[in-house]
Amino acid sequence: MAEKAVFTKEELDRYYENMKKDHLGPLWHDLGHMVTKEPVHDVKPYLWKWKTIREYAIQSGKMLEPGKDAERRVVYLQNPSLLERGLVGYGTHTLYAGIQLLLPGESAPSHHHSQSAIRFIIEGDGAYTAVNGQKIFMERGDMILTPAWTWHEHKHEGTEPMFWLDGLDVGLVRTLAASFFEPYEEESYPEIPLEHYSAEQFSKGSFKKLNETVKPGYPSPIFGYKFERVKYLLNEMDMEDYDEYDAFAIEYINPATGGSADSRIGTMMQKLPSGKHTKAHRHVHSAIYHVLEGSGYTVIDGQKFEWEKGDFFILPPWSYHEHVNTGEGDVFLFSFNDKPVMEKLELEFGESYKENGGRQSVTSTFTPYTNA
Ligand code: 1HN
Repeated sequence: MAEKAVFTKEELDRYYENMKKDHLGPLWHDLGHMVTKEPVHDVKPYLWKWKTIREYAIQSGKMLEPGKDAERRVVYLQNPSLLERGLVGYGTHTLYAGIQLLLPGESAPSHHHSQSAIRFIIEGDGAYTAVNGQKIFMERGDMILTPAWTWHEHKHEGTEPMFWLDGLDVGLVRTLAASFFEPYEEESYPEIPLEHYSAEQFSKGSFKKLNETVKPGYPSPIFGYKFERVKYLLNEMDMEDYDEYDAFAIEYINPATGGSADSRIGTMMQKLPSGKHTKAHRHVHSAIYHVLEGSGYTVIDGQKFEWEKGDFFILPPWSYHEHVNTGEGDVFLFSFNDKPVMEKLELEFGESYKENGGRQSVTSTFTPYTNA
């Protein structure tokens, strides 16, 4: 091969400066920034206390009314590490979480959007979400789907304030430049009779007209997932089902596919009996956690996040994490994640923490910011 010419520093500087002005770049300098050996991200973990969030939600209840002053009355969780990059409403780079408050007698009008949404009921009962005209009543611990582009509205027929978690793939849809939103032409989408509810049909057999074509798959024929059933299933599990990273864990599924209940947002409930301490692992998918019951802590990349009932915390992508129950009773951790997307794109990968018997050393303890 011929020898390469030798250039002076000035010549090289001019070459790179001109290249930049012409909006071109030298891959021989930048390949390592584009194709990193491991996932690189700006998502830092964070934790919010339920007491703080609840207080802001209660205040919002005195300030505005859904359907009148606001489309929805929601206090969302803002990850400070992502706000630094101007990403408003981001919990992780793909996922959004907010706490919605609906007071007795209130309703939030029907609309639909290309984001997928899940709800997880935190406090109260007697409200419902209507999904394409099917009423799904809420009880603490239930999970409700409003899959992408389904019409949905909320109404509270009970007597106490209702608080629930909204989980949406806001960051994902934003990155993919695929956000669409449309209000329904009226306040309410027409209610359909109970006999026509998809889950009702599903539980009494499944049928089609002779000449009808049935599309397999999405969305799930079930929109409401009851905590009562989740708890029963978790309590039925024995040590054979125990996962060393996630303890007793179940995923919410779409019975028509066996895949995740929502096609893009994964949902999981974990049970950690008193004293249990899981082993650390990390994976490409990110998650937002809500503590339904119990107290303990999670170590995320060496940082300790102490939590109790009602708290929320962020699990960034590719971060080692292990959970510990330090309380007397069982811990129930609900989480939602972007695993279905990573799996569909064939990007999901995970590995266990190899050192120290699979347990990280704690190097710091997180304290959430507080105005109080
Ligand atoms: C939405 O449609 C709801 O339907 C709640 O209750 C939160 C956050 C971002 C975008 C749409 C709801 C939302 C949302």
